[in-house]
Amino acid sequence: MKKFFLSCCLLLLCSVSLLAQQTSASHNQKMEWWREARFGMFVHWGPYALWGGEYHGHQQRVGGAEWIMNRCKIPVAEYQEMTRKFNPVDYDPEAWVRLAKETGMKYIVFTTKHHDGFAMFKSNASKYNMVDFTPYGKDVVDALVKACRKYGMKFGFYYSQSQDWNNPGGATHRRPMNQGWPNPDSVAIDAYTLAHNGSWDPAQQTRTIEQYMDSVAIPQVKELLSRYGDVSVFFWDTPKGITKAYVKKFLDLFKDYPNIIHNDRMGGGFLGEYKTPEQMIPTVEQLDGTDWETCMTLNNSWGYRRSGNIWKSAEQLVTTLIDIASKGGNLLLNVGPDPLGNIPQENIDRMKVMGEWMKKYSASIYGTERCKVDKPVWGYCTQKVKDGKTLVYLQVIDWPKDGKLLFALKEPASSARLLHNGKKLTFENTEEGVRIAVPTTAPDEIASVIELEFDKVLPRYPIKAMNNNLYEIVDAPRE
Ligand code: FHN
Repeated sequence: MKKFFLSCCLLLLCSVSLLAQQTSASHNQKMEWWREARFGMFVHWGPYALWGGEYHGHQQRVGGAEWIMNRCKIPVAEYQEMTRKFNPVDYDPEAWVRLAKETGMKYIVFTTKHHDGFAMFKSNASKYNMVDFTPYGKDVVDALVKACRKYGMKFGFYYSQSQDWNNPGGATHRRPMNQGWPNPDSVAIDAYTLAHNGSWDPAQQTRTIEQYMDSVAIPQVKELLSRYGDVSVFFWDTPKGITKAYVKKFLDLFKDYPNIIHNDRMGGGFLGEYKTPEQMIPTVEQLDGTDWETCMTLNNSWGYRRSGNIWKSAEQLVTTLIDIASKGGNLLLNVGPDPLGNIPQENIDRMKVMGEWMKKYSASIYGTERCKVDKPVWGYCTQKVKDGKTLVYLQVIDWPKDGKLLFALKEPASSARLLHNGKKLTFENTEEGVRIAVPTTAPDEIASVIELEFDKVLPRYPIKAMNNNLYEIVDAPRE
């Protein structure tokens, strides 16, 4: 009897550990392309582009221009009236995808519905959508998906599941009137939003959140899953009021789509597959070993802003991508197309420089992981294992003028070369690490890359568990 009990326990243990192994193996399999990709394009596009961050002749004071309806407390009817003019005749999704591809990006995440509640796709759950509500009358999601497929670009859907300022019952994060424009009725408006859970228009309150979820959010997610084929990512956002019951309802919809990768913002305790630091690069101490992706703007707004933009430099952006890869993360870099469908030239110019850099050095980004040497004085490093060897990439920002570069890893390297032209470099394996003789001028103005080869599989250096923080709402880039 005792023997029988022991064998049962053993069997149970084996199946549990097998299950765990299978789960993590299938998780790793699911994440494989995403980890390889390291670089994607985020697109924030919707009727907010028509406002361009301006209301009644005033610049929206705080935050991204996609929040204009909330920050400026634009009444639902007035915002809808503007949406009636949404006619993006210049929309050329293939040009967007080509731009992403030339920049070295491997996936695109598109705002199918942002907090303003407007569906960029044909929806039977809400007439407030691109096909039924605008003179343009075409499903822009469908066109983008087709373009992505044509160019072999993975695509993902951003969907604001609870925050919805148009469809009644949708949640609203309260923002004081002084973050919008100097409305003479600010005091009364602030008192109203305080008493009404953040909403500013009675039209937003004619249904409960449950009614909104069941009649809009759930059916729309179903539409997004069933219509466009192999979606790769679901990017949830601002999960106000999402209960476990709604997590279950959402996840039930995904049963037939096990390969879709979810971010960590669905809410209700659902962790998703990857974390989403926003507008910042986490320090090693802030990471906990789960996959992560920094989403970031090139300027100071997610949505199109007509004026008042503060642009990051191309050098800053390339360094950001390297920094993120060196910590084992992905970068999802945002563009905010204008109301006609054009990606602003300032975006394109910066992305072109990134693309040029990627053409020479993308091997040091794609599929790489963190390397052991944290924060070398001259820049960053990444590594990847290939055919039983390890390739370590040194991304040198501060090129040593004396022609001597020390990589402080105490492992013997077998070769060293400049990545862009394959030129061999001489080196010495010393007690302090690998000492490389480099040209006295930097081959690249932004970041030059040296590839070191090690004839063995170097250990992986996962980031230690330190932080269980989930996503926190950051609705505006730090100014
Ligand atoms: O409120 C949104 C914001 O507008 C933007 O969509 C970003 C992108 O990650 N997410 C929210 C803030 O965290």
